[in-house]
Amino acid sequence: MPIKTKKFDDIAINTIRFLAVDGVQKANSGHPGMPMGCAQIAYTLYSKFMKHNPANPHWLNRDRFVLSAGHGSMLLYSILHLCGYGVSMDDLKNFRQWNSKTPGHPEFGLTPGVETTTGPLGQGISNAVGMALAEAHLGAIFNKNDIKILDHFIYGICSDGDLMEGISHETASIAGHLKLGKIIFFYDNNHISIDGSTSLAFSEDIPKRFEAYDWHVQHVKDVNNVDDLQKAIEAAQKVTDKPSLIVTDTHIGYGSPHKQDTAGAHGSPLGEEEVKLTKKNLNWSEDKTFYIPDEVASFYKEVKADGKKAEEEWNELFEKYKAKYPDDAELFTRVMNGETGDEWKNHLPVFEDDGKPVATRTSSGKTINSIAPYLTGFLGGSADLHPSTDTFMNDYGSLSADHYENRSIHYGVREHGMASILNGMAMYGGVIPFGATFFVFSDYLRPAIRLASLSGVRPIYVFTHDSIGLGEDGPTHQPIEHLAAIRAIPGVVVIRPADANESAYAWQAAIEHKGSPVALILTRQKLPVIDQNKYASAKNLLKGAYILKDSEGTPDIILMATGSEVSIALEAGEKLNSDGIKARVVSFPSWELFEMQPEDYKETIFPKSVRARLSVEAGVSQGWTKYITEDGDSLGIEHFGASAPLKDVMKGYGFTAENVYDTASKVLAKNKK
Ligand SMILES: Cc1ncc(C[n+]2csc(CCOP(=O)(O)OP(=O)(O)O)c2C)c(N)n1
Repeated sequence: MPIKTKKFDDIAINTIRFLAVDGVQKANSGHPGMPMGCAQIAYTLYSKFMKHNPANPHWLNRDRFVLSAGHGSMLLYSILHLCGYGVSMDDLKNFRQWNSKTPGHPEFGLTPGVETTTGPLGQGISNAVGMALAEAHLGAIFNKNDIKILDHFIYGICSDGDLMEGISHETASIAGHLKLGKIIFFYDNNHISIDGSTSLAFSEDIPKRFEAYDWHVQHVKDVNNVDDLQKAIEAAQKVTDKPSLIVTDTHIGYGSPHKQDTAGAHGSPLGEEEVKLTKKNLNWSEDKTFYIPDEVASFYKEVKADGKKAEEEWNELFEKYKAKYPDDAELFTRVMNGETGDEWKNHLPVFEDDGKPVATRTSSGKTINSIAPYLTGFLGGSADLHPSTDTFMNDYGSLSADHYENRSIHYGVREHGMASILNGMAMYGGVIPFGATFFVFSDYLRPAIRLASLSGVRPIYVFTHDSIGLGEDGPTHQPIEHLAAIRAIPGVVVIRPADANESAYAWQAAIEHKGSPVALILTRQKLPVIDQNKYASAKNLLKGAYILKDSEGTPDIILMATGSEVSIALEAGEKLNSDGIKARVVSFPSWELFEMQPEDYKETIFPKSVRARLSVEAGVSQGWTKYITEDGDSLGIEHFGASAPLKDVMKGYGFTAENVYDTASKVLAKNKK
């Protein structure tokens, strides 16, 4: 790229700035201030540093850019447009409009060049940590001393709000601990948030805080000095064993005579008059909107051409890699395409009904360890609960700064951070990441679970200790409303297996599923292994619900249950049968998988004519009406649990075969009237 003069830099920066200002003004909605203050950073990164090919936003070895301060989305859309990504001038003019590619906050999968969904503050910088972790892990597996096929940076911009949020503390801490040196983040230090000056609520020393996390910290005092920005990026690139934070003093609403350095520039358009005054102030043509000077347009053509060349060079490198390491190259291609092959399925463990009960967390742990050798890129961790969640990969060791190739990640007690890191990894691709904790703490992951689903990526959550059945730890640890709460997030596939064999197939379902998160809900307590010779095959879990046990003809009643309650429903069903009642018992591990089945399959499980139905699940019954009809009933728990041994708690709240039998009898009586 030819060296440009300061004058050109200013024009190129103003082009970004005013595309953003005009976009927000035209939409009459949005956040102009952040793009106005950070246009210099976007310009410097995208045109002088980043290896990226706008013609192919999916090039595997591209540098990533994460706009953690997602409210500044017009900054990203403007630079993407200028660089020649698939964001047209019309898209910029349709900012925040119905069906546009330029939504209020960046959305992964919608806009070419948008690497992650941001807006909820703190998530973007945390996703970046996940991306860096995925790069480090896959790099450790596939890079060779002589050829590095994955070797790039993860750049980004975070704001005051990002750094106030607790999640960024969690993930900055682990990024420093894991020495993720490819992360280079700018901190938009403009001292303004929505309420006004950040001094109202925020007075810690950010550089010191990040130094304490073992980040490499620099301070650029004048964001308008592009040379200083460049020097800081160069220095950050050289520090390979620490993530970098470049604290940059910026001005929200830069150039606006009445709004610069005020919260007024944050979340509303400048206003027609102020836009004109700002343009005048910055020597920009007042009458032109969405204006791109010719010299700027041709400059970005060069940027685009350089990007194409960069990818071509990488393609040549990959050809060399292929010639020298053909097996690795083949595996790399498969893994990055998300192809798992089928071999791993042959290694799903089978559990015999030998009279010994098994907790589904235990059988899940066995499954993870059995299939791991056949799934490159399958890695997981827990928020300091490996022994309790049974998620350690015994043959693959703890992932650390010295061993990025290992597969068991110690997230520490950082659930929210873990979930957001999982999202970053999933968006990066090539890995199948899972994260584990107690189900009750799914609340701590929830904001990131929602974003995973919105983004169309598939992290897997291993949530154990899934009900009051965990016993003595008591109500603080006993999930009650959590199944309903997680099912309420659109797209999340929730699977609560009934026994050891169902848990193995739950993993199959999770790994085969694409495009949204999967939550495995597992028990702490041991459960009987359901005899597949006597009852249906656990493989039917893949259909979400199936008839475990039936009787001749149309059933008098359908008992449906999930997880640990299936075996008590089965026992109750047997007892009803022996009374001459035609009871069908349905194992119903996943509403979402069931809803994916054809209507005729659904009808075979729940014939419309059978209205006497009972659901059994140790959680709030909210949502079950859909399956039990108004004529059925739910055996659930509508209040918090209690601290006592498992048997007492389950009995105390009615989760026994006897009570299922009694409740079913009442449902039958009600339906006879
Ligand atoms: C988790 C979360 N809480 C609240 C908001 C609403 N919000 C958007 S921007 C912002 C703070 C703005 O301050 P700052 O991050 O410094 O951005 P700047 O105004 O400097 O662009 C808030 C509270 C949000 N987007 N995400």
